[in-house]
Amino acid sequence: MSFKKQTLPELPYDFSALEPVISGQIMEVHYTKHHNGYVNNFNALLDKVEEAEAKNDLQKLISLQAGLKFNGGGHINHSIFWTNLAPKGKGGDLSKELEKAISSKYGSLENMIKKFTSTTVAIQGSGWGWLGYCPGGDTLRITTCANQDPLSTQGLVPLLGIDVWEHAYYLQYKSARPDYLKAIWDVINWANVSQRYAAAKGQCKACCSCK
Ligand code: MN3
Repeated sequence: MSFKKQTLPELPYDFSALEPVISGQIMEVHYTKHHNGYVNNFNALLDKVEEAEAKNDLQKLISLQAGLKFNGGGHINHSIFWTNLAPKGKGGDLSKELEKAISSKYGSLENMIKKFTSTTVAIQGSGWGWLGYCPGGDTLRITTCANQDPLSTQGLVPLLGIDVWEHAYYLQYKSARPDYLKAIWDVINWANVSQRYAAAKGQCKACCSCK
């Protein structure tokens, strides 16, 4: 039995659609080079997994795990990220349910954004800031992941992820990560984040231990 090869999902808007917040040049490189690279690398590793399985080579199989996590995580994260964004004015609204959950946990959407931003600005090196849903505690969490670790490694369901690898902003914002994180809220697809919340609420109740 072999794992299915992954494919690059279609970008739901043009490369330049998020300007001036994210330049068309960044989007094109990010999508066609970086995300595409994770997909291709992951698929190439799947072939090696199959070879290792055919030879019953456990050491080889183990040596492939870090690459599978990195490239598979990169594919998962970027696939979420593209749908979390939308051209300015086209991102829809928060659902009543998510608005209520955000207010009860953070006081207001504005406060949630403040906390998300300060937490994500502080990531050392490359990583992602996340708003996630904790099924065990039926609550929201703001957290960060290093490199391309997917949020599922923390037992959380991803609702909104912001990529703060330098490739996501450097061509436009240079070293000013705070400026990128200040601007990006103009192109968040709140309707997509709300759909993810509604779907997550229906998931199991025993996936993580946070309360
Ligand atoms: Mn990226």
